Amino acid sequence: AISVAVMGFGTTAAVAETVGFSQIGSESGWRAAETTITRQQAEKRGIDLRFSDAQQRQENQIAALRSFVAQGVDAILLAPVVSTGWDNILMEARDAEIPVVLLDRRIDAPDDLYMTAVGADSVHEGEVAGGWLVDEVGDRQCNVVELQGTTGSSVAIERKQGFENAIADHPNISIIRSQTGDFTRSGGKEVMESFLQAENGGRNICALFSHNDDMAVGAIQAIKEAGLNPGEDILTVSIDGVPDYFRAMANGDANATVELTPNMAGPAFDALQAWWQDGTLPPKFIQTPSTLYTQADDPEGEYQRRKDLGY
Ligand code: GYE
Repeated sequence: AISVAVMGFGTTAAVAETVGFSQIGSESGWRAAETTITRQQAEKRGIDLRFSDAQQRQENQIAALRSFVAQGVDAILLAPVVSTGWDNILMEARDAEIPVVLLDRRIDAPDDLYMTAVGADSVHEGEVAGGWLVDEVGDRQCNVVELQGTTGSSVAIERKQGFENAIADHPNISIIRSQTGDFTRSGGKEVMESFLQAENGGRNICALFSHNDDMAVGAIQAIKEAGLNPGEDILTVSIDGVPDYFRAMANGDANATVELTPNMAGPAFDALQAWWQDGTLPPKFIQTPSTLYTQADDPEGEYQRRKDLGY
């Protein structure tokens, strides 16, 4: 903390660090949980958090960052909606000597433009999801439909890549349709309805790979409305580990998910506080774990545990 002399008394008092957080929006349950936990983490550490919701728009994020720079914040957390187009605004932050920590998505920019990035290895997440399906279907022929995340986001690009890596040596598994549902529940439902319609009411589809749980939850609804059994007629595997998806697994409507912690702020604040304390620089990437959960892993208990954490 910065120490300031209290006038007339010659004593000093700690002033809270100010951190600006440019959040993407509230497209998913995971995103909402990340926002909640970031606020909790800031409060716990006595950090003054300035929160800005970009409503999915990069231009709003750039404006928020510019305003954080003008306010002279001590650091910036940025969850970048898409991966490109950040160089100029990050140079402005660097010129102002304000460290920027990326949360949960990555950017295509020289790595001296940010201090560190906290998140999962998203290629690995896709590989874990695809690996589950490979094991599950064995030699059976399996047509997969894919719900992609937000177009141009690092996580959508990388999760797709990882899943494709995992099925590459398994010609019995192929992706027959792939489209974005923008990481939202309504997007997932709508796109799944069109997949079902195009694929003989869903009878040509063996499995759904969704880039997040919210889209999968929407898709599960669409599968039910089409008169099929999600979790049996159409297997589902996705990423995040949100409570509603654990509920769906507990009910037999969903099969597997790769958990992503919504606590990205904890490691980010740890890194910033170490830097403020004694100038310790964090590694460029702080990787969070990617754990697979299936119906065999006490989904009802996992649901409850997440609810208790404030999801
Ligand atoms: O998986 C999804 C969210 O960027 C890792 O964005 C994040 C993703 C998360 O909307 O639910």
